[in-house]
Amino acid sequence: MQLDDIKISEAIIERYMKKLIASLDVDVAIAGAGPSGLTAAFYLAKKHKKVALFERHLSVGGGMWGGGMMFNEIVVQEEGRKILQEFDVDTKKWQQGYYTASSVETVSSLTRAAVKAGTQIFNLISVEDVMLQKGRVTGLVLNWSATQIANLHVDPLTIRSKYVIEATGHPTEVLKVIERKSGKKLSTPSGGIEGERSMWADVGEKSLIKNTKEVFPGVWVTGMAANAAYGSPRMGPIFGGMLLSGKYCAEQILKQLK
Ligand code: 48H
Repeated sequence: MQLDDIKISEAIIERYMKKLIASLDVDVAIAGAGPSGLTAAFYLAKKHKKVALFERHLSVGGGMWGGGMMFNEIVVQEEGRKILQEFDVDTKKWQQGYYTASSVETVSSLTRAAVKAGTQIFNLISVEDVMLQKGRVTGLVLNWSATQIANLHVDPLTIRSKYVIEATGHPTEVLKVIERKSGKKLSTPSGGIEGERSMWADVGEKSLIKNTKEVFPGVWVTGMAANAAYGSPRMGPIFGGMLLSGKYCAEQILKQLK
């Protein structure tokens, strides 16, 4: 058979547009495909929820690839290790309570599991705003990351979702927009983003679940963004909390979706 260049283009355009149109109205829209966003996506999609995940960069995985200071190993505690086992990631005991895993194996395993469970991942798309109606966030406003990088004046497109997950990590980009534009308070002590505190792995990790909350009507916050929202410490390259937070976030949304 002779390959037709135009058919190759047609196949890509048609398939992509089908995926995008099918994701215009979803149960859960996730901003950010780091470890917490990918984990939340997996547990939601596994329960047959319609999940779309939008990632600014070319690659998913957020801050996990680089382990600690580009040493591509991550550390997890016992509870985190149990989640990695659910994703079939090999872990090695280092000392009592400390396990290591390859950051590359972990990112690729989380991603594969999320996709195989049914998550639609859209990379190279940035969340630039939210749809906010009657005091509740009802979707995400999207644009090509390239238009942001090139600083082009191009209007966005919008998707609707029953819930949004803020999983943009340290910068809490979704919450920043809500804080700036909604004229309403977040469910934080000050009503605004408290800001992450300096490194303290033990407290940072232990704070993550209590900070994984519906921070604004229709918006759950997970991962590093949760600690930044509620003013808890960073934790460095221990990633168990990100996985636990993502899983907990999915479980809470599943309860609300019932
Ligand atoms: C689309 C966006 C947007 C946007 C950002 O940073 P992440 O890895 O986030 P988490 O919370 O899953 O994991 C945090 C972890 O990687 C980490 O940084 C840790 C443990 N730090 C501890 C420490 O002490 O430093 O992933 C967030 C993802 C990234 O891929 C971004 O590109 C993406 O979100 N993103 N995607 N639209 N507006 N903003």
